Amino acid sequence: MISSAQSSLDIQKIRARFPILNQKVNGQDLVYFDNAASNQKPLEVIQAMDTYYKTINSNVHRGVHHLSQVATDAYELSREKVRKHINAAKAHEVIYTRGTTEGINLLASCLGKGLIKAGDEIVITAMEHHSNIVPWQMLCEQTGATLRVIPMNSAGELELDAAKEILSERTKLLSFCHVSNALGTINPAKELIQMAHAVGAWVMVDGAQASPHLSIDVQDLDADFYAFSSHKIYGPTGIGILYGKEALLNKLPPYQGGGEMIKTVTFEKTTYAELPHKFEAGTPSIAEGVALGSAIDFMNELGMENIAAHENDLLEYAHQELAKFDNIRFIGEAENKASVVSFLLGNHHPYDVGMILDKMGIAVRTGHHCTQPIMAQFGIPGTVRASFSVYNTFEEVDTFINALKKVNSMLS
Ligand code: 7TS
Repeated sequence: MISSAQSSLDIQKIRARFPILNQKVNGQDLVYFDNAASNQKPLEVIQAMDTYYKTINSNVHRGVHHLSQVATDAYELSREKVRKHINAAKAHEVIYTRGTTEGINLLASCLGKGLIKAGDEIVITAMEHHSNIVPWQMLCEQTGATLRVIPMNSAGELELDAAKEILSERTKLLSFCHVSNALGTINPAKELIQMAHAVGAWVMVDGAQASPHLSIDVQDLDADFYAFSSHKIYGPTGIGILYGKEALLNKLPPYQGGGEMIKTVTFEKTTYAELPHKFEAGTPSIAEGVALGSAIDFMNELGMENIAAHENDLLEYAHQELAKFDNIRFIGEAENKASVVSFLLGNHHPYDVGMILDKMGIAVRTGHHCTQPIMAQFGIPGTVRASFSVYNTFEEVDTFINALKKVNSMLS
């Protein structure tokens, strides 16, 4: 077994900041390996929500009174932390959303208001989450545009030669996941963005699975739009962001109508607010926004490189130990992977494997992971997916491997 002491992080100290981890499930110590679905929250994030409601709760951007100003400052400070974290040029290029799903829907919905027409093409890839498929299908249905799909090989890597064929002057938008949630593949984002820009298309990056593991630099990537969810990066649910280049956001019509997003309203005509408010109608998730800032502080304190290094060590170790099973079938064997291992054990249904693991206190995801087209390509109903976060340990991987040995003997 590899010792967690090899990591530059003190994992036990980090674990102590996550109270939820210290519990028994079905009489066993909890092993939480469902981090790709949502990861756990450190005390600072929980306390940030608590402190917000105990001391500064008020509506933002509209009050001259003290609490409203303090709440607005805290909420806007988080936007600035996000800006810095993804190296956006300006804070108003960061639009608050409910999460990745809303970020993608926001763009699809705005493009649908006159920017996409019949004959245009929207390009996605074979490894997208349903959140990055269905909004584009809906947009195509509405406008008469066509959805095209960049294929992937049996290792779960995109076929870049095919991508070159598919991208053309008809392509208005390429939208792809930076990291696949079902396969763990890290896509060559910069290369894909360059390819799309070469034909004049805009690019949307689904960063839901990259944001917990990779340092993101939207300017270096030259991404036009980039979305992620707070709850996958140690922050609360109900908030996320859509980054967009200022010039492109200014070309889009507003998303929803309501308070916050207007400059003037008469019954005859409404004029819209400047960025970012143009896209932020209604009272937002304020406490969640403030706590998202604390989650970013937490990741920066640990260092994204250190987080990634520890998770990569766990991934490599889990792969090495899983490969010793003679009935293992890995789904997703890309060269470049992040923090997710998806597999099948013999003919055992993933659901049965997951149920037995749960009885032993181990939380994994089973099923299609909202990526039914991936499962269809591999001809399988789903996989067992273990996904790692910075607080996971090598000992937990050992517990998981021993539990899988028991699963094998129980189901055989
Ligand atoms: N895109 C990817 C690549 C995802 O993994 C997910 C969520 C989403 C978009 C949607 O994010 P949301 O926060 O708006 O829901 N993925 C998963 C998962 O793998 N298991 O549960 C949710």
